[in-house]
Amino acid sequence: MSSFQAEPFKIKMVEKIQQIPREEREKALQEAGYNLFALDAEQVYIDLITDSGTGAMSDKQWAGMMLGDESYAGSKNYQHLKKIGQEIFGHQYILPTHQGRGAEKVLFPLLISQGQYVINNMHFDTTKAHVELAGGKAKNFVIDEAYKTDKHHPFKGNFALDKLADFLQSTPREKIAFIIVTITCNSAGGQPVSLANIKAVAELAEEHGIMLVFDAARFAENAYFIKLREEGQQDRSLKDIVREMFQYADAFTFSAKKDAIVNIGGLLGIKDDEELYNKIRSRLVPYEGFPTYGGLAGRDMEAMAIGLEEGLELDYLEYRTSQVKYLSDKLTAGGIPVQQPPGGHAVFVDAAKMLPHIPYYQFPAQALANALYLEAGVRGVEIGSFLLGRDAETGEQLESPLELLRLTIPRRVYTNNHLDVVAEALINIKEYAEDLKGLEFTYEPEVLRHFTARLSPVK
Ligand code: PM9
Repeated sequence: MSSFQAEPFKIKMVEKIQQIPREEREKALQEAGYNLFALDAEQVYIDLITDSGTGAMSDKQWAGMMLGDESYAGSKNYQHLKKIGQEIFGHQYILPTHQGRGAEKVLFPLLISQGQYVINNMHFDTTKAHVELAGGKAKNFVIDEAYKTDKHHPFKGNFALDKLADFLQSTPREKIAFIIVTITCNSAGGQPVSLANIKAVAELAEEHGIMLVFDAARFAENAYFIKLREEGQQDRSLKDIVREMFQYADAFTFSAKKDAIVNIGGLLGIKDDEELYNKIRSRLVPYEGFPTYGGLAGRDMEAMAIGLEEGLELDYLEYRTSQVKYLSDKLTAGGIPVQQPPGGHAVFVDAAKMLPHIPYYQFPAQALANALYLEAGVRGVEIGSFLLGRDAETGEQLESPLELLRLTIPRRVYTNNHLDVVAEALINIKEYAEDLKGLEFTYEPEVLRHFTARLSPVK
């Protein structure tokens, strides 16, 4: 039997890509202010900046696009999406949004009062921004193992339950808005949360009368890891595991651009709270659109309905996670430190270990991302102090516990040959890593600065 999982599909349409010469990459990087978000996609050879909206849709999804019912209200595609959503998640109310942050923008202000804490295993950047924009304070409770990239743990996205329990005990109830479980935990390395941990968090939430919300962008990858790694879960179907996971949540926000393998779309799910559902519907109209389209075309909702089911197929998830492991194993064999074990959607290189001479305030993972672009035209993304930003009160640069270069693998897009190019480039960089320089700002915006900031190498 083969030791790896080949693609459970064949390729019927291709898009040309090419590597521009090194001198052109140097010029492009300089013009982009050493921020890879500012590059034109055509200046990139292999694009691992995100797995969000970058996947390849299937023939069935494309066929679904032709069945778009573009009625303003009550379209057939919405009915289909609602039915599939209800079946998969077991939540009574399913509402479309244009993407995950649209769902956050609609929901969070309904739940947060000024100065309240929002608790998470680890907030993703746009989620943290929406918490703060709604007046909340984001607090993370992921287990310590998540911060030790060389330490193996099957569920590095888990909450530290003791710390969470202490915090809930010692903090007045009115100071806490709600709890979010991010599945998988993106910022810690696409790391899963175990079913037992989700259940324990739900019990604590219930005990303290606090609402539990899932940030469910990669729920299918999380369910796959539960089946693979959690004791007693091996014989269950993925759908069964997902139904149990979502039973513990009162509501969820969902970026369909990940595990539903669509280029645009999101969802808001509410388990059974009709009053909340009605409040959400009222906010959906001005921000996203009428509740049966939520900023999406009918055809987008059809593709999402089909993608939700495809993203939960066992052979697809075996292939998907084994491709991430393929890159992780290649890098590890080449002496590159990565978050272990690899998670669901990306390999996270430990830049603090690879570039120990660059301090956090000169953004080692951004320096490594830039080096990888220059070396091979590969675009990754920094998840570290550059992304974390400044203390809202003191204005001081915060030190991220992890300085990671995320190599995010789009779904059904690249082959392992592409990943070989990535691995070889990083292994080459190791030879001259000590010559790489840190970065400083030439322009620093206030909110979500890493998307639009400009930098230059420290002199
Ligand atoms: N995640 C990602 O690349 C895309 C935006 S940043 C380049 O990882 C979680 C866990 C996410 C996420 C987006 C969102 C927002 C919410 N939660 O991008 O608005 O990983 O659909 O989702 C990105 P939308």
